[in-house]
Amino acid sequence: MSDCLFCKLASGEIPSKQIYSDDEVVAFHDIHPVAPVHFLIVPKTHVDSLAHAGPEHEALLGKMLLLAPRLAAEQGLKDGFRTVINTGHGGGQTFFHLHVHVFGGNTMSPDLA
Ligand code: D5M
Repeated sequence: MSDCLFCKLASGEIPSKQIYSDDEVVAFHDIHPVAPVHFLIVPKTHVDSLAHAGPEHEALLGKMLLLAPRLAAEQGLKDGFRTVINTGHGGGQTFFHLHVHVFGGNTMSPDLA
């Protein structure tokens, strides 16, 4: 999508603090971190949200989730981390290109809200 910020971040057209890239997925630090370490795992292909993913995205979603612990460890999150996928306006999604938030570095409460 030509007007999608995350497509441009994923392609490198707009620079980011990138920590991982392969042919399908990119990860970069969130510009508004909510924890000492906060990065996003983003597919290079455009998918609006988790609710728009289909069976054809099964392997991609698996790759994105499996990257979370690997990149979290590389970023020094030895004691755990939180993953969040905001989905839709009601789910707090503000950029409509699927992404997984991964953050940690301070002790988090078990509360989800
Ligand atoms: O989260 C969207 C997230 O995207 C939010 O935490 C800020 C982040 N963001 C926005 N612009 C940028 C750039 N340019 N670089 C890095 N991170 C960015 P959502 O789940 O959609 O609410």
